[in-house]
Amino acid sequence: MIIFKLAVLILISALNFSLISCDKPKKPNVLFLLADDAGFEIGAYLNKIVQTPNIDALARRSLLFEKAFVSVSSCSPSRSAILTGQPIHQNGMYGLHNAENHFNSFDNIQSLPKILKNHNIKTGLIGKKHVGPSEAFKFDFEATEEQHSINQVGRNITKIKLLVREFLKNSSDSQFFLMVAFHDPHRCGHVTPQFGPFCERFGSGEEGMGIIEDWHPIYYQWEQVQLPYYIQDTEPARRDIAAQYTTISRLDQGIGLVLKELESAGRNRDTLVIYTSDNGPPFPSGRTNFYEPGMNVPLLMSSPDKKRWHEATYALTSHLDLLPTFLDWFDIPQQNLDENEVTSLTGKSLLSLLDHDPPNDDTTAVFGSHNFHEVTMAYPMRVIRNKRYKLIHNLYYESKFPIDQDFYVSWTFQDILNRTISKMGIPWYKTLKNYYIRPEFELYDLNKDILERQNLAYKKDFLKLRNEMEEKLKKWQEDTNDPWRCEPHAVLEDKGDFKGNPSCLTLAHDEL
Ligand SMILES: [Ca+2]
Repeated sequence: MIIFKLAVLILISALNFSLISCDKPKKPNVLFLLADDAGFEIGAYLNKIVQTPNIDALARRSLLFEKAFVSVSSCSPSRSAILTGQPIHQNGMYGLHNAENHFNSFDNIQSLPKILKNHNIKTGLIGKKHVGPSEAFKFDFEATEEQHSINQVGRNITKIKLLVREFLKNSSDSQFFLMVAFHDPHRCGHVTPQFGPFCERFGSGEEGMGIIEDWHPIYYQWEQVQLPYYIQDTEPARRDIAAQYTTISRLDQGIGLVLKELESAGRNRDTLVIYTSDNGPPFPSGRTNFYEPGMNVPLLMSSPDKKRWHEATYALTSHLDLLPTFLDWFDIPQQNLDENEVTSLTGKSLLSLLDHDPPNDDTTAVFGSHNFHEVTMAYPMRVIRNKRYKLIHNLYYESKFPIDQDFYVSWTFQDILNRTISKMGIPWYKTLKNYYIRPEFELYDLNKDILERQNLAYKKDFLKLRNEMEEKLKKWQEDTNDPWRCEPHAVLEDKGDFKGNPSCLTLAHDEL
């Protein structure tokens, strides 16, 4: 009898142990959803025309950021900044990574996948990589343009769904970081015009377009699109937006499929989901600019413990905060992360926002740094933006603002160009002349002038404010070891006699 009781006890203990093992929560994971050139064309951000039910549903399970900003409004530079937590002048990715441009970050850069690998977290990247050198951003599982056609891994949402399924199946026992980097809604008129300006016909099932099994294309009427203030009100521009909407709806359906895979794998209960875009839309004042349409991007953060679901925050947030957020989520300390010992990270984890907003602080600011987009487009800019004001420093203000190949051939830009050449007049908030020609400093009061048309930088009443913001910007440039921090009127000397005492030595421009 005693032996029987003992056996029962052992059996019960074993069962308990096994139950405890099953109930033990898995360590948390991250699903990072990155759109390519997407803006606020989302129902959750009050666009009433474009259909984005899946992103809207995610927004209802997220904290929605109204004031999230990129640190650079250009694809590769922005991705490198997200994955290193460093601005481009610090990580070396000055422009686009494409073959003809060949920009790369520094070889020994400390990137997120490298850090996570050291902590035994399985990493995956599905979709657009567009950063290099490849080994510096090596994920354990990669299905990117390095192995596949970019449209297949970036726009074919059925293929993306199956790749996500494969990654999750292989990671069933692991803690993971999965980045799904959609190529939608990027333009493609300059590379594969047969699919339409935004590849909105790719996989549509029409003759010669192929078919994406899971995609239900939605087409929009150009008369009905919700025209943003920074795009001219003309038929070609509206048709451009209508095409963009179709690819945004494909992105939305892709996000729905990916989230369903996460749920089917049972990992939605322990995974932080973040959605954002690498830069603003490819329209005037958007991508490649530090004006609001280029810099302000959507950001959704959905915590599995339902913290602040269906709430919004106006806290100033930078993409440079993402890497610290991921490290915080995985409980990885930031100390000694930088192999080069260049500087520490300037971003801050966003996880505390899941509990409450920070106190109202007028001194908080976000920063940005842009050097190139394409290799021919040298136009370095630095920016500081606080809650109310933005100061842009155009270092090469004597050059005309450059236009990229992709945007140049777009219906929107061709319309602006043709109307300007034929002196037709453009129903637009700018002229091509004032778009091309920019002063060295631009200072805007965003409370009164969200369109950024009244430059206050040279107004007497704002000189003090400009100086204060300039000083803060300069301090950030110093903190992040910006080689351009003395530009354009001085030369930085930081070696030889100046080692340990880096100095800006004047070029006497004022004396000329
Ligand atoms: Ca992009």
